[in-house]
Amino acid sequence: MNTTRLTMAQALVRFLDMQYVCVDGKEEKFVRGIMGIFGHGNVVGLGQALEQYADRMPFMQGKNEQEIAHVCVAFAKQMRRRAIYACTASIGPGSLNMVTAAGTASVNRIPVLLLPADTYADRQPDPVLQQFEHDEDYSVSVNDAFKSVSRYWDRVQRPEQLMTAMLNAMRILTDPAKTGAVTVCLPQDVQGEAYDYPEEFFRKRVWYLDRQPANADAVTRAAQLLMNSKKPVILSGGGVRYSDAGEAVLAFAEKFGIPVAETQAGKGEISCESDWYLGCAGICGTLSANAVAKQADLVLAIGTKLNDFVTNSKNGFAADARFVSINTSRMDALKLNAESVVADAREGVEALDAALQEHGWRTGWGDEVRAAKRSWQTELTRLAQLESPESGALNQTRVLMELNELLRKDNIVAASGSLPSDLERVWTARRPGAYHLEYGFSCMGYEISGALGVKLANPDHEVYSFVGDGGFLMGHSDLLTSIQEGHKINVLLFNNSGHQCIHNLERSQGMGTFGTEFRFREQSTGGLTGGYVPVNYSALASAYGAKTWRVTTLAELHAAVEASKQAEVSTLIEIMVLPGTMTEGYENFWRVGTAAVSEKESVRKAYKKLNDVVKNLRKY
Ligand SMILES: Cc1ncc(C[n+]2csc(CCOP(=O)(O)OP(=O)(O)O)c2C)c(N)n1
Ligand SMILES: [Mg+2]
Repeated sequence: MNTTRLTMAQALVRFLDMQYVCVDGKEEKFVRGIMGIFGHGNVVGLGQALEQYADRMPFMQGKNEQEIAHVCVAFAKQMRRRAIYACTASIGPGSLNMVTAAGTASVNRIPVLLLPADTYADRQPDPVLQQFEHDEDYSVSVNDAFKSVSRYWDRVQRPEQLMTAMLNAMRILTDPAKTGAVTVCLPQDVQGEAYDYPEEFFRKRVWYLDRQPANADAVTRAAQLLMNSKKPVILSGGGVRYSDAGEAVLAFAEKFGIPVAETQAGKGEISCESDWYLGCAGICGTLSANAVAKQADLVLAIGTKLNDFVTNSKNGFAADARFVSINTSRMDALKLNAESVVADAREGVEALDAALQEHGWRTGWGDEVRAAKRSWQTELTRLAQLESPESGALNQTRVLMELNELLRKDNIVAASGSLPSDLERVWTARRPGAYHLEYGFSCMGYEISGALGVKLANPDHEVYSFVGDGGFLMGHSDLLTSIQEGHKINVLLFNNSGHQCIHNLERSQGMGTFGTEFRFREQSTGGLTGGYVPVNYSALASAYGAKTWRVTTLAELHAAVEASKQAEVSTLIEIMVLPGTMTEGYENFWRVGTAAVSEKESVRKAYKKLNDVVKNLRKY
């Protein structure tokens, strides 16, 4: 056997460089680079290897580990899970900073390879700087915290373990049903240790993402249920995006006359031009989708994990509606007691299409779908004309309606706060991939790093990040990385002085204003009841070197957006919006844990109202 003597870290980089994926006959390089922040735990090990192989594996220096891991998540999501960046961090705090992003990756089923450095495998210098010593289990390090949010976890204690570790890592990263965060911990001594690796380990390896076919019996069972249904509705999720199944789903829907609603993760895959397209369903859904979903006798869920935002906390459908679910994951496919077809979305839909075609079946929807679409159109026209009741700040909904016209060709990114709900309702996504929402974890701070990840995936598009002031404060360090690397992103920062969507939520449940707005602490009340804390976010971004504007009128907004497109460096437009001017819900319901007893009559009332709905909800 021919061998090559390399350090474990050198072998890792050489291996990653040679991994490819193949989908529908199209081969692509899988690992496009490594982002990271160096410390004593990784600079002389993995850092040395990255310096040596800089021509093969580009390295991008980050500013905050959580954020760069989010850049990697966004990149892989935008690449439809067919390419990744890996992320390296030093031991202790540097590595732990990536735990949240591991959660974001796994919850959204997005592949990301995290390479936290770990303490010495030989334990000789223990405890090293930043080492956490567990006094009852010495095998535990801080990196064990990744276990709860990783789909695969390993620690390379000897250089030769790297081989099985990485083959297993690749197995999970490229598995549509299991993918998510893959964490391979690299003890700081082992990274630099040498071993005679077999050369075969470094040969080009192609991972075939073969589409999982649908089982014929499962398709027959699903087709039978559909044929017994008069008014089915399709819920089209992220699985449709990752499987490139949008056209197949729409063709299926139009052939049999089935209205289609999307989820945040799927939005943009189904053409909004179709008469059967309803917009998104659920808590942030449109009037058209939610009204039609309520009338459906069967829900065909395709590539969705049916979280509460999609199901309206299980209140979005008739109590006796049946579920059929097509999903690569058996866990998802069985949710809501569904008749499950465990398959790739496109394979599943095409098999179902063929089975139904034989029987000449068509749904019994009459004018309901058209009527629901008409009412929603009327509502959208109203929203597009909303004026701000006060000067000095804009109406958020109106701003989004304007932006939807101004950014027709561009990519948008959002994750948390009131913006995802608003965007899901009113935004027209004009092409697949133009709408990038991280709404599985809805992780504040994803927005700006996410935009950088999307830009890396789509360098020829302008990318606009929609972020609240709260989300911006949670993380924006890698705005600087976008400037450093010349990967231009545009940030639309909605300044409404606080966590206003949570402010809305607490008030909707009978509470007052408590701990959600950015107000000064007031001596007289002892609470955060003073005036708004004034912050000039555009000045902050200017200090990083971004081109910035602060706008309070629609005319200023238009001018700033046009100028942002011409700018060569990253931009930030701070949009002053009035709190409370986001969209309202449409026929939606969100189950939250409202207090069962309270001194406030309004909370008691809210509790009763909530639980009047809860007691009738399906339980599983
Ligand atoms: C990391 C993280 N912490 C807490 C939350 C809970 N949370 C959801 S939205 C929100 C407030 C968002 O405020 P902002 O970004 O200003 O948006 P707004 O609601 O004002 O539009 C909070 C705290 C979260 N989603 N993510
Ligand atoms: Mg805010």
